Amino acid sequence: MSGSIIDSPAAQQLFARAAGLDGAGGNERLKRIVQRITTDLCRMVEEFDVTPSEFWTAVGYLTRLGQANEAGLLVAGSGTEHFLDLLMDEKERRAGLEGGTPRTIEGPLWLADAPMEKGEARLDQDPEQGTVLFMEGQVKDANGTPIPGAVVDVWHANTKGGYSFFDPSQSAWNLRRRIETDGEGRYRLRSILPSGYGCPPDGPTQELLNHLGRHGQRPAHVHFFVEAPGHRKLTTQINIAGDKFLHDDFAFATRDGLIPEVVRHDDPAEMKARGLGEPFVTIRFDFALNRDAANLPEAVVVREHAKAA
Ligand code: MBD
Ligand code: FE
Repeated sequence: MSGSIIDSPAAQQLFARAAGLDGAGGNERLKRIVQRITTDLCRMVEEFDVTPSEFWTAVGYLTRLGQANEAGLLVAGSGTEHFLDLLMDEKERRAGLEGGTPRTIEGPLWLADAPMEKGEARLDQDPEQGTVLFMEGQVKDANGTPIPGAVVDVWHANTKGGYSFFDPSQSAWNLRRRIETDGEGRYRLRSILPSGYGCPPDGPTQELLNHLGRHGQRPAHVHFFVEAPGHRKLTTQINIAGDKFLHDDFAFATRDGLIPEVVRHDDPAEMKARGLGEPFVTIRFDFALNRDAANLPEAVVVREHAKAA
């Protein structure tokens, strides 16, 4: 065979017209992106000799992915969300920014407008047997100066790996809070140690992962947005050390600097001092925010989210 169909004038013209590039209206940047997507997709179809039946299998898959509301889950599992972090890291580096707590992916399970509390909060509110976790630290700027009035928005899974709202067995806002740091930039929380999340076993994301020979498990983790005026919004997570999937996350979110020590306390006197009858764990974790500046890429990501009623 001489020459590819995708590079023929007929195909190139087809996708230029389909992207509206022969007309005046619309968004020029979007037109060029759409042209690139259709051309690259069809180049792949030609080069891999994708059959029509295979092609329509993929169309059906994407339809089901949207119907199951798992698009965000596949973006995480495909490594694409982590790639966006690598891009933002590099843009910041090129703009001269360094230091600060490493970012890592938001994932698809945040909810806006969690209850706001001052200084400290208790996150667990459902009757559930779980190891009690006390976590505390300071929000600081890149020079190590504490930031009072910063907001730490924290959300995590329960001991079964489920998130409130998405898991209807949990009460509203369970394991979700916003905590405003005190005069010394401190936040403090009481919760329970989460378990790792697993993709819905019968959903379209896990279906694709199965075909790739992959699992859909995340190690136990806790999510954070940390915001303060004049500073870059931080999106990150901490991982719970010791998890089997710590360095085998289906969403590729584990990063150096985000695996704090989990200290176990089983001294009866310490338990009593905390008002507990069982061992508990503590984590100390400080967040370092970078100053915002005009030459830096936008740190606040606009993204559609579920809305709690
Ligand atoms: C999660 O809890 C999560 O953090 C990500 C990234 C994907 C699925 C579930
Ligand atoms: Fe998560």
